[in-house]
Amino acid sequence: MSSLLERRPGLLALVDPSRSTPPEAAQLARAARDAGAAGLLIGSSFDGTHDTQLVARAVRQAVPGFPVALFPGSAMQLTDEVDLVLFLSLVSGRNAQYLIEEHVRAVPFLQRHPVATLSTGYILVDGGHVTSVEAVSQTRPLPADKPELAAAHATAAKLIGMQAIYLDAGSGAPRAVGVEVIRACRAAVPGLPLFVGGGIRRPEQARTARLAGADFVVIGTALEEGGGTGEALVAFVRAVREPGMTR
Ligand code: 1GP
Repeated sequence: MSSLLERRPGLLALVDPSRSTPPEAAQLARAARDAGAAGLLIGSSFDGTHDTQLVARAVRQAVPGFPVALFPGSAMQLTDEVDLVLFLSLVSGRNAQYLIEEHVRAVPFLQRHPVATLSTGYILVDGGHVTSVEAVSQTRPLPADKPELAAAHATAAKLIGMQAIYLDAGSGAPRAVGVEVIRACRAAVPGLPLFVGGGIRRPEQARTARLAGADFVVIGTALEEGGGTGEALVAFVRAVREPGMTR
C-alpha cells in the first residue's frame, strides 16, 4: 500500500497547521527525516483548508520522498499534497458527522484529486482532561481503565472493514493511552496497523507504547515544546525502533 505502512514500526511526527507555520513545519520535517522517523502526519482538530495546504506543500518541498500523511480533523482539511489520507472514523463516539458525514463530504475532493486513503478506526481514550477533539467532535472519550471496551471498538472497526486503528488520548493529554488499552487493542486486531498518540512527551513513554504493541507512535506537542531538536528526536526514534535498548 503506502510506503508509510512499510516503514512500521516507527515514530511519526505530527505537525499541526494551526500551531506551526509552513517554514516551521518544513524545519521539523527535515529534523524528523534526519532523525530516522517513519514519516510525518499533518492535521489539526480545528483548522481550515488554507493552512493545511500551505503546510503540506512546504513539507513536501522540504523533504521530497519522505512519507507524509494527512490526519484530518474534517473534510475541510483535505489536500492532495500528501501521500496518504487517514480516512478517520471516530468510532469511540456516536456523532454521525465524524462517523460518516465528513466522509461523504470528502468524496467530491477525492474524485477530483485521487490520493490514497487508509480507512482508520479512530478511538479517543480519556487522557485526563477535555481535549480539542472531544470539544470539537462533541463526543466522549472511552474510559482509560476499560481496555476491553477499547478492544471491542477496535474489533468492531475491523469487522466493518477498517484497515487501521488509531488510539488517541488527544493532543497535549496529561495522561497517554495506557499499556493495558494498547495491549488489548493489539490483541484484538493483530494484523492491522496500530497508531498510538496523545500525551507522549518522553522517549520512555514512546518505548512503552511500542512494547505494548503500537506500530506507530505519534508525537506532536513534545516537538513543539522543544523536543524537535535532532538529539531529542533521535531518542524518540530509537525508543520506538529499538525498544529493547534502554539507552
Ligand atoms: C494528537 O496523537 C496526537 O492527536 C499527538 O498528541 O500533541 O500530545 O503529542 P500530542
